[in-house]
Amino acid sequence: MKEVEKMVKILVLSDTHYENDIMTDIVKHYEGKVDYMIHCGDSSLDCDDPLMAPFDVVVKGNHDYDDYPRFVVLDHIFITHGHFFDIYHGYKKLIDQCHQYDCFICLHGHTHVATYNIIDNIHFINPGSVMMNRGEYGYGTYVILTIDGHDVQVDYHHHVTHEIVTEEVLKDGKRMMEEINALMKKIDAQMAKLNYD
Ligand SMILES: [Mn+2]
Repeated sequence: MKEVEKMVKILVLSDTHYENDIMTDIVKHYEGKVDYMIHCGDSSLDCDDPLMAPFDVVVKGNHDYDDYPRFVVLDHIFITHGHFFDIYHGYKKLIDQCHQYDCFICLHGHTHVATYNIIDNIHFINPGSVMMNRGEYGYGTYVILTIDGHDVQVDYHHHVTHEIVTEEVLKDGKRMMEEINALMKKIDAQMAKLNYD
């Protein structure tokens, strides 16, 4: 079992999409209280924008036009937006990446759905969108991730009130991704048929 040597606390957020006031409020809330701040992409801001300065890691989203990296590996943690590895089609490509780079945690965004799944001993964490999540509850989320050895604690927080909402958003997120995955399968089957005909 891989582990991170000392206990680390990490702010993980994604898909802020110009909701800069909310993003800045979250950053201020955790200033000096976390070891790392990670943005999983789709800020739509440039690399040298002062609002991005507090983040230790930022990766490139499909709405980012500046020169962010496609992925970053930080101490057994694989960080990427998700679209480069077909996240809407499941975790297969990300599992391969995590094995290749010896990672047991994968942080990503892109779907605007809060999800936490453990597959092949790899923790896949999508913090949701700081702007707004898909689903029935009508707010955005971010994650506070605590890693101690191989113990992983994932807490989801409301994007404005900062209260913990883990149970509600993960239950809804699971349902949303099941719906989306079923839809993607149907589309793939139709596309295959079109290509064949
Ligand atoms: Mn995206």
